[in-house]
Amino acid sequence: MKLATLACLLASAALAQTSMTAKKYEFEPNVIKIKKGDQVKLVITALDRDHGFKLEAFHIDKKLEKGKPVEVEFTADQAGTFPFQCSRFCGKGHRKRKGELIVE
Ligand SMILES: [Cu+2]
Repeated sequence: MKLATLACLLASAALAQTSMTAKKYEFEPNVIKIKKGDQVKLVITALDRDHGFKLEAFHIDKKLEKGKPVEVEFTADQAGTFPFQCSRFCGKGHRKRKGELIVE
């Protein structure tokens, strides 16, 4: 698992921004840690084909077109561990393409 700790990037602010890539069959990073109350901005780029990004707890389901960065913004207004996953079928490893958003 690859872990991105955003806190260090934003000592001062409540804006948590990070970039993420999607490909067969993983998101990188696939664990994202933020603080409750943060305004989160994820910039996700699909590298090898179209994918999707679904974070159900925050009502997010975005299509990721190959090579085109997609911005996903939300406020982390609930604490917990929330799974995210690919929402476009992309091959036999599709179901394993998962990650976690940890809001502390
Ligand atoms: Cu997929």
